[in-house]
Amino acid sequence: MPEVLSGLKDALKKFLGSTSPYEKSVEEFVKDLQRTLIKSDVNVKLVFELSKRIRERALKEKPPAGASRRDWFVKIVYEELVRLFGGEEAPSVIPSKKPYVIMLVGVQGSGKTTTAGKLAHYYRNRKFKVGLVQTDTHRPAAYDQLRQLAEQVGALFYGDPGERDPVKITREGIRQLASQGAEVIIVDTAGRHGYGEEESLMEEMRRIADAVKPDEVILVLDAGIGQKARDLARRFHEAAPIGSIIITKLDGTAKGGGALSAVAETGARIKFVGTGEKVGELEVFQPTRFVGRLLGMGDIQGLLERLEALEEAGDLEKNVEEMLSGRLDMRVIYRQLRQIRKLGPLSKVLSMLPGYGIQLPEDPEGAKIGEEKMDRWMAIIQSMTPEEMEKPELIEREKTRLRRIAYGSGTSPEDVKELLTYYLHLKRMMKQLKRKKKLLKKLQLDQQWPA
Ligand SMILES: Nc1nc2c(ncn2[C@@H]2O[C@H](COP(=O)(O)OP(=O)(O)OP(=O)(O)O)[C@@H](O)[C@H]2O)c(=O)[nH]1
Ligand SMILES: [Mg+2]
Repeated sequence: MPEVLSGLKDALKKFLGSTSPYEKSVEEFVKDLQRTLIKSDVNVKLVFELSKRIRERALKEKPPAGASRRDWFVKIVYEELVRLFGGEEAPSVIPSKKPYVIMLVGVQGSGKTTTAGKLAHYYRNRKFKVGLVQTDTHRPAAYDQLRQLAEQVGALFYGDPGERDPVKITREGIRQLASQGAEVIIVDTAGRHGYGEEESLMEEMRRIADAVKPDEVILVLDAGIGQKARDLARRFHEAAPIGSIIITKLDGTAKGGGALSAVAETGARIKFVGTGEKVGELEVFQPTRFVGRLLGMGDIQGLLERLEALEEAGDLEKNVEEMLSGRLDMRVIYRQLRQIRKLGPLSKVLSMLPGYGIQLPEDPEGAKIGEEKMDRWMAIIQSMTPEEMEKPELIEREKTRLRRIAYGSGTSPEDVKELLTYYLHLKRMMKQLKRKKKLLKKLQLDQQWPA
Protein backbone atom coordinates (compact mmCIF):
# COMPACT_ATOMS: atom_id res chain seq x y z
CA MET A 1 0.00 0.00 0.00
CA PRO A 2 1.20 3.47 -0.77
CA GLU A 3 1.09 6.54 1.37
CA VAL A 4 -2.68 6.77 0.91
CA LEU A 5 -4.20 8.36 3.97
CA SER A 6 -1.05 7.61 5.91
CA GLY A 7 -1.83 10.25 8.51
CA LEU A 8 -4.58 8.11 10.04
CA LYS A 9 -2.23 5.78 11.79
CA ASP A 10 -0.45 8.65 13.49
CA ALA A 11 -3.69 10.35 14.43
CA LEU A 12 -4.88 7.20 16.13
CA LYS A 13 -1.60 6.72 17.93
CA LYS A 14 -1.81 10.27 19.17
CA PHE A 15 -5.37 9.72 20.34
CA LEU A 16 -4.51 6.57 22.28
CA GLY A 17 -1.52 8.18 23.90
CA SER A 18 -3.24 11.46 24.72
CA THR A 19 -3.66 12.52 28.32
CA SER A 20 -6.35 15.09 27.51
CA PRO A 21 -9.89 14.40 28.69
CA TYR A 22 -11.80 12.01 26.44
CA GLU A 23 -14.02 14.63 24.80
CA LYS A 24 -11.06 16.80 23.98
CA SER A 25 -9.07 13.89 22.52
CA VAL A 26 -12.03 12.98 20.35
CA GLU A 27 -12.18 16.53 19.02
CA GLU A 28 -8.45 16.49 18.32
CA PHE A 29 -8.72 13.17 16.53
CA VAL A 30 -11.64 14.32 14.40
CA LYS A 31 -9.63 17.38 13.36
CA ASP A 32 -6.65 15.19 12.43
CA LEU A 33 -8.92 12.83 10.56
CA GLN A 34 -10.48 15.65 8.57
CA ARG A 35 -7.10 17.08 7.72
CA THR A 36 -5.77 13.73 6.52
CA LEU A 37 -8.80 12.82 4.46
CA ILE A 38 -9.10 16.20 2.80
CA LYS A 39 -5.38 16.25 2.08
CA SER A 40 -5.86 12.85 0.42
CA ASP A 41 -8.62 14.28 -1.79
CA VAL A 42 -11.54 12.58 -0.12
CA ASN A 43 -14.63 14.58 -0.89
CA VAL A 44 -15.25 17.31 1.68
CA LYS A 45 -18.91 16.55 2.14
CA LEU A 46 -18.12 12.92 2.87
CA VAL A 47 -15.47 13.97 5.34
CA PHE A 48 -17.93 16.09 7.27
CA GLU A 49 -20.62 13.43 7.32
CA LEU A 50 -18.07 10.95 8.56
CA SER A 51 -16.79 13.26 11.32
CA LYS A 52 -20.31 13.98 12.42
CA ARG A 53 -21.17 10.31 12.81
CA ILE A 54 -17.93 9.54 14.62
CA ARG A 55 -18.38 12.45 16.99
CA GLU A 56 -21.98 11.52 17.76
CA ARG A 57 -21.23 7.88 18.40
CA ALA A 58 -18.17 8.77 20.46
CA LEU A 59 -20.21 10.87 22.85
CA LYS A 60 -23.30 8.68 22.96
CA GLU A 61 -22.18 5.07 23.00
CA LYS A 62 -21.27 3.18 26.12
CA PRO A 63 -18.46 0.66 25.84
CA PRO A 64 -19.19 -2.84 27.11
CA ALA A 65 -18.14 -3.59 30.67
CA GLY A 66 -14.40 -4.06 30.85
CA ALA A 67 -13.53 -1.68 27.99
CA SER A 68 -12.57 1.97 28.18
CA ARG A 69 -14.25 4.70 26.17
CA ARG A 70 -10.94 5.31 24.42
CA ASP A 71 -10.76 1.68 23.28
CA TRP A 72 -14.35 1.80 22.14
CA PHE A 73 -13.62 4.93 20.15
CA VAL A 74 -11.08 3.00 18.07
CA LYS A 75 -13.81 0.56 17.15
CA ILE A 76 -16.15 3.39 16.18
CA VAL A 77 -13.53 4.93 13.91
CA TYR A 78 -12.76 1.57 12.39
CA GLU A 79 -16.41 0.80 11.71
CA GLU A 80 -17.19 4.19 10.24
CA LEU A 81 -14.19 4.07 7.91
CA VAL A 82 -15.13 0.59 6.79
CA ARG A 83 -18.58 1.93 6.04
CA LEU A 84 -17.12 4.83 4.07
CA PHE A 85 -15.15 2.44 1.88
CA GLY A 86 -17.96 0.02 1.13
CA GLY A 87 -18.96 -1.88 4.25
CA GLU A 88 -18.16 -4.93 6.29
CA GLU A 89 -18.65 -7.50 3.56
CA ALA A 90 -16.09 -8.09 0.84
CA PRO A 91 -17.56 -7.52 -2.63
CA SER A 92 -18.74 -10.50 -4.60
CA VAL A 93 -16.57 -11.15 -7.63
CA ILE A 94 -18.14 -14.42 -8.74
CA PRO A 95 -19.89 -14.11 -12.10
CA SER A 96 -23.62 -14.59 -11.61
CA LYS A 97 -24.26 -16.05 -15.08
CA LYS A 98 -22.51 -17.46 -18.12
CA PRO A 99 -21.29 -15.80 -20.17
CA TYR A 100 -20.83 -12.85 -17.88
CA VAL A 101 -20.07 -9.69 -19.83
CA ILE A 102 -17.96 -7.02 -18.14
CA MET A 103 -17.43 -3.66 -19.83
CA LEU A 104 -14.54 -1.52 -18.64
CA VAL A 105 -14.84 2.25 -18.98
CA GLY A 106 -12.58 5.09 -17.94
CA VAL A 107 -10.57 8.01 -19.18
CA GLN A 108 -7.39 7.76 -21.17
CA GLY A 109 -4.53 6.09 -19.38
CA SER A 110 -6.58 5.12 -16.33
CA GLY A 111 -5.48 1.53 -16.82
CA LYS A 112 -8.44 -0.13 -18.61
CA THR A 113 -6.43 -2.32 -20.96
CA THR A 114 -3.97 -3.38 -18.28
CA THR A 115 -6.89 -4.12 -15.97
CA ALA A 116 -8.65 -6.15 -18.67
CA GLY A 117 -5.55 -8.35 -18.78
CA LYS A 118 -5.44 -8.56 -14.98
CA LEU A 119 -9.10 -9.52 -14.71
CA ALA A 120 -8.65 -12.16 -17.39
CA HIS A 121 -5.72 -13.53 -15.42
CA TYR A 122 -7.73 -13.44 -12.20
CA TYR A 123 -10.64 -15.42 -13.65
CA ARG A 124 -8.37 -17.79 -15.56
CA ASN A 125 -6.73 -18.67 -12.25
CA ARG A 126 -10.18 -19.51 -10.95
CA LYS A 127 -10.77 -21.90 -13.84
CA PHE A 128 -13.05 -19.72 -15.93
CA LYS A 129 -12.78 -19.63 -19.68
CA VAL A 130 -12.18 -15.97 -20.41
CA GLY A 131 -12.50 -13.86 -23.55
CA LEU A 132 -11.21 -10.34 -24.17
CA VAL A 133 -12.67 -7.90 -26.69
CA GLN A 134 -10.83 -4.82 -27.92
CA THR A 135 -13.22 -2.07 -29.03
CA ASP A 136 -10.76 0.83 -28.96
CA THR A 137 -10.62 2.02 -32.56
CA HIS A 138 -8.99 5.33 -31.66
CA ARG A 139 -5.59 4.23 -30.47
CA PRO A 140 -3.81 2.11 -33.11
CA ALA A 141 -1.69 0.17 -30.61
CA ALA A 142 -4.65 -0.87 -28.45
CA TYR A 143 -5.40 -3.95 -30.56
CA ASP A 144 -1.94 -5.45 -30.16
CA GLN A 145 -1.70 -4.46 -26.50
CA LEU A 146 -4.78 -6.47 -25.54
CA ARG A 147 -4.08 -9.33 -27.96
CA GLN A 148 -0.70 -9.83 -26.34
CA LEU A 149 -2.19 -9.72 -22.86
CA ALA A 150 -4.77 -12.32 -23.90
CA GLU A 151 -2.03 -14.57 -25.14
CA GLN A 152 0.00 -14.07 -21.99
CA VAL A 153 -2.80 -15.09 -19.63
CA GLY A 154 -4.36 -17.74 -21.85
CA ALA A 155 -7.59 -15.96 -22.73
CA LEU A 156 -9.54 -15.90 -25.99
CA PHE A 157 -9.34 -12.67 -27.92
CA TYR A 158 -11.45 -10.77 -30.39
CA GLY A 159 -10.69 -7.56 -32.21
CA ASP A 160 -11.04 -6.20 -35.73
CA PRO A 161 -8.48 -3.58 -36.79
CA GLY A 162 -10.37 -3.03 -40.06
CA GLU A 163 -13.67 -2.11 -38.43
CA ARG A 164 -14.33 1.49 -37.32
CA ASP A 165 -17.57 0.99 -35.42
CA PRO A 166 -16.94 -0.08 -31.82
CA VAL A 167 -20.55 -1.20 -31.39
CA LYS A 168 -20.21 -3.66 -34.27
CA ILE A 169 -16.94 -4.96 -32.84
CA THR A 170 -18.45 -5.43 -29.39
CA ARG A 171 -21.50 -7.29 -30.72
CA GLU A 172 -19.48 -9.55 -32.94
CA GLY A 173 -16.84 -10.09 -30.26
CA ILE A 174 -19.32 -11.19 -27.63
CA ARG A 175 -21.08 -13.43 -30.13
CA GLN A 176 -17.93 -15.16 -31.27
CA LEU A 177 -16.33 -15.53 -27.85
CA ALA A 178 -19.56 -16.86 -26.36
CA SER A 179 -19.82 -19.43 -29.13
CA GLN A 180 -16.27 -20.49 -28.29
CA GLY A 181 -17.41 -21.13 -24.73
CA ALA A 182 -16.12 -18.03 -22.95
CA GLU A 183 -17.68 -17.80 -19.49
CA VAL A 184 -16.37 -14.35 -18.65
CA ILE A 185 -16.12 -11.79 -21.44
CA ILE A 186 -14.27 -8.58 -20.75
CA VAL A 187 -14.83 -5.65 -23.10
CA ASP A 188 -12.04 -3.06 -23.21
CA THR A 189 -13.04 0.38 -24.46
CA ALA A 190 -11.36 3.52 -25.71
CA GLY A 191 -10.21 6.28 -23.42
CA ARG A 192 -8.94 8.72 -25.95
CA HIS A 193 -11.13 10.75 -28.22
CA GLY A 194 -8.83 13.63 -28.95
CA TYR A 195 -8.65 16.72 -26.79
CA GLY A 196 -11.86 18.17 -25.48
CA GLU A 197 -13.89 15.35 -26.90
CA GLU A 198 -15.09 13.83 -23.71
CA GLU A 199 -18.67 14.19 -24.85
CA SER A 200 -18.09 11.89 -27.80
CA LEU A 201 -16.34 9.38 -25.53
CA MET A 202 -19.38 9.32 -23.25
CA GLU A 203 -21.61 8.96 -26.30
CA GLU A 204 -19.60 5.98 -27.48
CA MET A 205 -19.86 4.32 -24.06
CA ARG A 206 -23.60 4.90 -24.06
CA ARG A 207 -23.96 3.35 -27.53
CA ILE A 208 -21.95 0.26 -26.62
CA ALA A 209 -23.74 -0.23 -23.31
CA ASP A 210 -27.15 0.21 -24.94
CA ALA A 211 -26.31 -2.22 -27.73
CA VAL A 212 -24.87 -5.14 -25.75
CA LYS A 213 -26.31 -4.56 -22.24
CA PRO A 214 -23.25 -5.76 -20.34
CA ASP A 215 -23.89 -7.58 -17.07
CA GLU A 216 -21.58 -5.18 -15.30
CA VAL A 217 -19.99 -1.89 -16.21
CA ILE A 218 -16.81 -1.26 -14.27
CA LEU A 219 -15.35 2.21 -13.97
CA VAL A 220 -11.56 2.16 -13.96
CA LEU A 221 -10.10 5.04 -11.96
CA ASP A 222 -6.50 6.05 -11.52
CA ALA A 223 -5.75 6.45 -7.81
CA GLY A 224 -4.25 9.82 -8.59
CA ILE A 225 -7.40 11.34 -10.02
CA GLY A 226 -8.14 13.48 -7.00
CA GLN A 227 -11.29 15.53 -6.51
CA LYS A 228 -12.24 15.15 -10.18
CA ALA A 229 -13.23 11.56 -9.44
CA ARG A 230 -16.71 12.43 -8.29
CA ASP A 231 -17.67 14.44 -11.29
CA LEU A 232 -16.14 11.98 -13.68
CA ALA A 233 -17.82 9.03 -12.01
CA ARG A 234 -21.14 10.84 -12.29
CA ARG A 235 -20.74 11.50 -16.01
CA PHE A 236 -19.76 7.93 -16.81
CA HIS A 237 -22.60 6.77 -14.64
CA GLU A 238 -25.03 8.76 -16.77
CA ALA A 239 -23.65 7.22 -19.97
CA ALA A 240 -23.46 3.63 -18.73
CA PRO A 241 -24.70 2.78 -15.24
CA ILE A 242 -21.60 1.97 -13.21
CA GLY A 243 -21.89 -1.31 -11.35
CA SER A 244 -18.53 -1.28 -9.66
CA ILE A 245 -15.18 0.44 -9.53
CA ILE A 246 -11.60 -0.63 -9.93
CA ILE A 247 -8.90 1.67 -8.66
CA THR A 248 -5.54 1.35 -10.37
CA LYS A 249 -2.03 2.44 -9.43
CA LEU A 250 -2.69 2.25 -5.74
CA ASP A 251 0.95 1.19 -5.55
CA GLY A 252 2.06 4.67 -6.58
CA THR A 253 2.45 7.77 -4.50
CA ALA A 254 -1.04 9.03 -5.32
CA LYS A 255 -3.21 10.25 -2.51
CA GLY A 256 -6.03 7.94 -3.52
CA GLY A 257 -8.77 9.54 -1.51
CA GLY A 258 -10.58 11.00 -4.51
CA ALA A 259 -10.88 7.69 -6.25
CA LEU A 260 -11.74 5.90 -3.02
CA SER A 261 -14.63 8.21 -2.35
CA ALA A 262 -16.05 7.96 -5.88
CA VAL A 263 -17.82 4.99 -4.33
CA ALA A 264 -20.25 7.27 -2.62
CA GLU A 265 -21.03 9.18 -5.81
CA THR A 266 -22.16 6.23 -7.91
CA GLY A 267 -23.34 3.95 -5.16
CA ALA A 268 -21.04 1.40 -6.78
CA ARG A 269 -18.54 -0.60 -4.78
CA ILE A 270 -14.82 -0.83 -5.26
CA LYS A 271 -14.27 -4.43 -6.36
CA PHE A 272 -10.60 -4.60 -7.13
CA VAL A 273 -7.55 -2.45 -6.75
CA GLY A 274 -4.53 -2.52 -9.03
CA THR A 275 -1.23 -2.50 -7.22
CA GLY A 276 1.32 -2.71 -10.04
CA GLU A 277 1.82 -3.07 -13.76
CA LYS A 278 2.01 -6.88 -13.88
CA VAL A 279 -1.04 -9.05 -14.61
CA GLY A 280 -0.93 -10.59 -11.16
CA GLU A 281 -1.05 -7.27 -9.38
CA LEU A 282 -4.76 -7.03 -8.75
CA GLU A 283 -6.45 -7.54 -5.39
CA VAL A 284 -10.06 -7.92 -4.37
CA PHE A 285 -10.81 -4.80 -2.38
CA GLN A 286 -11.72 -5.68 1.18
CA PRO A 287 -12.75 -2.59 3.13
CA THR A 288 -12.03 -4.19 6.52
CA ARG A 289 -8.52 -5.16 5.48
CA PHE A 290 -7.93 -1.85 3.81
CA VAL A 291 -9.05 0.18 6.80
CA GLY A 292 -7.10 -2.13 9.06
CA ARG A 293 -3.98 -1.28 7.12
CA LEU A 294 -4.78 2.43 7.22
CA LEU A 295 -5.09 2.36 10.99
CA GLY A 296 -2.20 -0.03 11.54
CA MET A 297 -3.97 -3.36 11.85
CA GLY A 298 -1.10 -4.93 13.74
CA ASP A 299 -1.80 -2.43 16.48
CA ILE A 300 -5.56 -2.47 16.58
CA GLN A 301 -6.36 -6.09 15.71
CA GLY A 302 -5.92 -7.28 19.27
CA LEU A 303 -7.97 -4.41 20.59
CA LEU A 304 -10.84 -5.07 18.18
CA GLU A 305 -10.85 -8.75 19.10
CA ARG A 306 -10.89 -7.99 22.79
CA LEU A 307 -13.80 -5.57 22.37
CA GLU A 308 -15.70 -8.17 20.43
CA ALA A 309 -15.09 -10.71 23.17
CA LEU A 310 -16.32 -8.26 25.78
CA GLU A 311 -19.46 -7.61 23.78
CA GLU A 312 -20.02 -11.34 23.48
CA ALA A 313 -19.43 -11.68 27.18
CA GLY A 314 -22.15 -9.10 27.67
CA ASP A 315 -24.47 -11.25 25.60
CA LEU A 316 -23.41 -14.25 27.58
CA GLU A 317 -24.18 -12.40 30.77
CA LYS A 318 -27.73 -11.96 29.53
CA ASN A 319 -27.73 -15.61 28.71
CA VAL A 320 -26.59 -16.52 32.21
CA GLU A 321 -29.22 -14.24 33.70
CA GLU A 322 -31.79 -15.98 31.57
CA MET A 323 -30.50 -19.32 32.73
CA LEU A 324 -30.62 -18.28 36.36
CA SER A 325 -34.14 -17.03 36.07
CA GLY A 326 -35.38 -19.91 33.98
CA ARG A 327 -34.73 -23.59 33.61
CA LEU A 328 -31.56 -25.15 32.39
CA ASP A 329 -32.13 -27.38 29.39
CA MET A 330 -30.17 -28.63 26.41
CA ARG A 331 -31.15 -25.66 24.26
CA VAL A 332 -29.50 -23.32 26.74
CA ILE A 333 -26.45 -25.54 26.81
CA TYR A 334 -26.34 -25.51 23.04
CA ARG A 335 -26.36 -21.73 22.89
CA GLN A 336 -23.67 -21.59 25.51
CA LEU A 337 -21.45 -24.08 23.77
CA ARG A 338 -21.57 -21.88 20.74
CA GLN A 339 -20.54 -18.82 22.69
CA ILE A 340 -18.01 -20.60 24.83
CA ARG A 341 -16.32 -21.89 21.71
CA LYS A 342 -15.46 -18.29 20.97
CA LEU A 343 -14.66 -17.15 24.49
CA GLY A 344 -13.18 -19.94 26.54
CA PRO A 345 -14.48 -22.00 29.45
CA LEU A 346 -17.60 -20.86 31.23
CA SER A 347 -15.86 -20.40 34.56
CA LYS A 348 -13.32 -18.05 33.01
CA VAL A 349 -16.03 -16.13 31.21
CA LEU A 350 -18.16 -15.78 34.30
CA SER A 351 -15.24 -14.47 36.32
CA MET A 352 -14.78 -11.81 33.64
CA LEU A 353 -18.29 -10.53 34.09
CA PRO A 354 -18.54 -7.60 36.46
CA GLY A 355 -21.86 -8.72 37.99
CA TYR A 356 -20.34 -12.03 39.02
CA GLY A 357 -17.49 -11.16 41.33
CA ILE A 358 -18.31 -14.57 42.69
CA GLN A 359 -15.99 -17.29 41.48
CA LEU A 360 -17.84 -20.31 40.26
CA PRO A 361 -17.37 -23.52 42.13
CA GLU A 362 -14.42 -25.24 40.49
CA ASP A 363 -15.42 -26.52 37.11
CA PRO A 364 -13.00 -29.27 36.18
CA GLU A 365 -15.21 -30.62 33.42
CA GLY A 366 -15.86 -27.23 31.91
CA ALA A 367 -12.22 -26.34 31.84
CA LYS A 368 -11.40 -29.50 29.96
CA ILE A 369 -13.92 -29.23 27.16
CA GLY A 370 -11.98 -28.89 23.97
CA GLU A 371 -13.34 -27.61 20.71
CA GLU A 372 -13.76 -31.08 19.30
CA LYS A 373 -15.83 -32.14 22.22
CA MET A 374 -18.00 -29.06 21.98
CA ASP A 375 -18.67 -29.79 18.32
CA ARG A 376 -19.59 -33.36 19.22
CA TRP A 377 -21.91 -32.18 21.96
CA MET A 378 -23.57 -29.69 19.67
CA ALA A 379 -24.18 -32.47 17.15
CA ILE A 380 -25.63 -34.63 19.93
CA ILE A 381 -28.04 -31.90 21.03
CA GLN A 382 -29.13 -31.40 17.45
CA SER A 383 -30.10 -35.07 17.30
CA MET A 384 -32.45 -34.76 20.28
CA THR A 385 -36.19 -34.36 20.01
CA PRO A 386 -37.63 -31.12 21.42
CA GLU A 387 -38.91 -33.12 24.36
CA GLU A 388 -35.48 -34.54 25.08
CA MET A 389 -33.91 -31.10 24.85
CA GLU A 390 -36.27 -29.83 27.50
CA LYS A 391 -36.10 -32.90 29.74
CA PRO A 392 -32.67 -34.49 29.29
CA GLU A 393 -33.48 -36.82 32.19
CA LEU A 394 -35.61 -38.82 29.74
CA ILE A 395 -32.45 -39.91 27.95
CA GLU A 396 -30.93 -41.21 31.13
CA ARG A 397 -33.98 -43.27 31.84
CA GLU A 398 -34.49 -44.81 28.41
CA LYS A 399 -31.52 -46.52 26.85
CA THR A 400 -33.10 -46.64 23.38
CA ARG A 401 -33.12 -42.85 23.30
CA LEU A 402 -29.47 -42.78 24.22
CA ARG A 403 -28.56 -45.18 21.42
CA ARG A 404 -30.71 -43.38 18.87
CA ILE A 405 -29.12 -40.01 19.66
CA ALA A 406 -25.60 -41.41 19.53
CA TYR A 407 -26.34 -43.03 16.20
CA GLY A 408 -28.02 -39.94 14.78
CA SER A 409 -25.16 -37.65 15.73
CA GLY A 410 -22.40 -40.01 14.67
CA THR A 411 -21.08 -40.29 18.23
CA SER A 412 -20.97 -43.03 20.85
CA PRO A 413 -23.34 -43.65 23.77
CA GLU A 414 -20.41 -42.74 26.04
CA ASP A 415 -20.29 -39.31 24.44
CA VAL A 416 -23.98 -38.79 25.07
CA LYS A 417 -23.58 -39.92 28.69
CA GLU A 418 -20.72 -37.53 29.13
CA LEU A 419 -22.88 -34.64 27.94
CA LEU A 420 -25.63 -35.69 30.33
CA THR A 421 -23.13 -35.68 33.18
CA TYR A 422 -22.08 -32.19 32.18
CA TYR A 423 -25.71 -31.12 32.15
CA LEU A 424 -26.28 -32.43 35.67
CA HIS A 425 -23.06 -30.85 36.86
CA LEU A 426 -24.05 -27.50 35.37
CA LYS A 427 -27.49 -27.78 36.91
CA ARG A 428 -25.95 -28.24 40.34
CA MET A 429 -23.67 -25.28 39.73
CA MET A 430 -26.55 -23.10 38.69
CA LYS A 431 -28.42 -23.95 41.87
CA GLN A 432 -25.44 -22.89 43.94
CA LEU A 433 -25.05 -19.74 41.91
CA LYS A 434 -28.71 -18.88 42.35
CA ARG A 435 -28.36 -19.25 46.09
CA LYS A 436 -25.28 -17.03 46.09
CA LYS A 437 -26.99 -14.39 44.01
CA LYS A 438 -29.95 -14.39 46.35
CA LEU A 439 -27.64 -14.06 49.29
CA LEU A 440 -25.79 -11.23 47.57
CA LYS A 441 -29.01 -9.41 46.87
CA LYS A 442 -30.07 -9.82 50.45
CA LEU A 443 -26.71 -8.46 51.62
CA GLN A 444 -27.08 -5.47 49.32
CA LEU A 445 -30.56 -4.84 50.67
CA ASP A 446 -29.22 -5.10 54.19
CA GLN A 447 -26.63 -2.50 53.37
CA GLN A 448 -29.28 -0.16 52.07
CA TRP A 449 -31.17 -0.47 55.33
CA PRO A 450 -28.56 -0.27 58.02
CA ALA A 451 -29.86 -1.19 61.42
N1 LIG B 1 2.00 1.11 -11.25
C1 LIG B 1 0.87 0.77 -11.88
N2 LIG B 1 0.73 1.07 -13.17
C2 LIG B 1 -0.42 0.72 -13.79
C3 LIG B 1 -1.47 0.06 -13.10
N3 LIG B 1 -2.47 -0.14 -13.96
C4 LIG B 1 -2.06 0.36 -15.15
N4 LIG B 1 -0.83 0.89 -15.06
C5 LIG B 1 -0.04 1.58 -16.09
O1 LIG B 1 -0.77 2.69 -16.58
C6 LIG B 1 -0.48 2.92 -17.93
C7 LIG B 1 -1.77 3.04 -18.74
O2 LIG B 1 -2.41 1.77 -18.73
P1 LIG B 1 -3.44 1.28 -19.84
O3 LIG B 1 -3.97 0.00 -19.38
O4 LIG B 1 -2.83 1.33 -21.18
O5 LIG B 1 -4.54 2.41 -19.71
P2 LIG B 1 -5.84 2.58 -20.61
O6 LIG B 1 -6.92 3.08 -19.71
O7 LIG B 1 -6.13 1.36 -21.35
O8 LIG B 1 -5.39 3.74 -21.57
P3 LIG B 1 -6.12 4.17 -22.96
O9 LIG B 1 -6.42 2.94 -23.69
O10 LIG B 1 -5.14 5.03 -23.65
O11 LIG B 1 -7.33 4.92 -22.55
C8 LIG B 1 0.41 1.80 -18.37
O12 LIG B 1 1.76 2.24 -18.38
C9 LIG B 1 0.20 0.73 -17.30
O13 LIG B 1 1.32 -0.09 -17.13
C10 LIG B 1 -1.29 -0.23 -11.69
O14 LIG B 1 -2.14 -0.77 -10.98
N5 LIG B 1 -0.09 0.16 -11.14
MG1 LIG C 1 -6.46 1.02 -23.38
